[in-house]
Amino acid sequence: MTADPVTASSAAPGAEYADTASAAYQAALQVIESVEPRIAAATRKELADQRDSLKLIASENYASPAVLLTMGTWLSDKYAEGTIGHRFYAGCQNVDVVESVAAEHARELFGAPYAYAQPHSGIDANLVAFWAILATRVEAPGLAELGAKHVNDLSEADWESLRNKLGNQRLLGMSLDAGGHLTHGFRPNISGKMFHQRSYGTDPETGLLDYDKLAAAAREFKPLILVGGYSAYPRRVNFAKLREIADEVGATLMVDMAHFAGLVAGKVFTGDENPVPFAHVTTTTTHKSLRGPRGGLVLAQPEYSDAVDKGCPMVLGGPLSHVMAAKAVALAEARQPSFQAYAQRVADNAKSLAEGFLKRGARLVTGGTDNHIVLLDVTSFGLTGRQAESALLDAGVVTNRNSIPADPNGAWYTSGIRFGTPALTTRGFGAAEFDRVAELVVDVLNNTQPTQASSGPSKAKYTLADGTAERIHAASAEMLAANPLYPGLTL
Ligand code: DSN
Repeated sequence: MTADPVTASSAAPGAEYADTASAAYQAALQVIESVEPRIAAATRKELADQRDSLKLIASENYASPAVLLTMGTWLSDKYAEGTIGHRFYAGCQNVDVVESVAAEHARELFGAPYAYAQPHSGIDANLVAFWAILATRVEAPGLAELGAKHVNDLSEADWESLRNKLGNQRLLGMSLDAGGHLTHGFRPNISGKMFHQRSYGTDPETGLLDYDKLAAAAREFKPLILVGGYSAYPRRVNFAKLREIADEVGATLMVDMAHFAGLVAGKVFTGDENPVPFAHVTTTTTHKSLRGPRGGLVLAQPEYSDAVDKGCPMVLGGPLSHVMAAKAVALAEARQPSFQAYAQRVADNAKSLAEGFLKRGARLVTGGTDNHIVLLDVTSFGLTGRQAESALLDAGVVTNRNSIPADPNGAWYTSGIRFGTPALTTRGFGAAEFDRVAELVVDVLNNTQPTQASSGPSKAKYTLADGTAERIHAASAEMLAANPLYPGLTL
């Protein structure tokens, strides 16, 4: 079996280069220290903090030393706006290699006809996708029709008409409180401003996606773009059904698989649960369950690939060549059999975490999970999400508060805590450890009391019973020591 590149032990991951990586980081930090010691100190401290806490943020992970080291090179110094072989700058021959290798791995890993490795982040990937779909689908008049030879010849009235056409298209995406992402049409985000948007939710009783209601909403609203995918929905989605709905109403299906790309790459989500064959355009980040560097990717069917390829200059500036290189390394890692085993453990561990909560009387949105996310409703503990998040952090459990459907506390204080298993699974945690994590979380929440602020009730104030933080820290320390992060790396 191939070694896993992160949780290096003699039996597994990255052990073969742990000492070399350690020496590289020691040297790098020495150099950084000589220029700005505060940055070297914060970097060292971040490793210590990550080593010493239970990282349960569903969108975070630990990239391998190979991925991290790839980002720290002179590839960062090169401008390379344009596309492979067609750049607006000279001397891009090595960046061409980097981008080609990243795209090749992405195509092979996901079985996609076309891959675009330039987006700097998930929102950039979604903007590229939105504008590629608009450019492909919206019949804006060409220059000749407008009687112009060059864009500079267009009158203000022509531009007004183009803006109205491009800016008033319809987008239907999952609502934020049902688990959708900001970029799926949330009003304060650009996606909620540039599109005429509508949201679909989940069933109020079960918390599950109701495909019939979604189809009815699509028939009524007739979106140009139907967005699938989520950031906080703890269930798998049937993308074949989403494509049927999109086809029926003439919509383009765009799936944002940022959260679960690792489960697709690791062949946990196959058949109807794999969005790539069904979506016209699929976007993702590379740093969540996929375990790469921070960044984005767009995969497209052939009819959208030319437009996606114009992501720069349409939406993006110069690509981050050092990050594209790290994407290539991470994607190469994700093509190894060890990544499939990892992805399966991520899903199995989420089940164990959910069962651990349920058997201790906690309420979960949708009653459980079948992906990498568990969404805990903390109202039964008498807490807001904000209070629960802070109390957990005091005890060394790093999570994020999250809205739950029809959240009584709104999007700032919230009523939920979102948990994810990708990071601690990378460290080597298994089902027994995740059951123990559930026990520790419930212990913290049972020992947290909301308190009143002097000027009235506050949704942020709380007290944690004496001794709780120390007890939880001690219990986690044992599990963390048994599953070290970047073993062999000493700073
Ligand atoms: N911030 C990411 C998450 O936590 O899900 C999404 O952008």
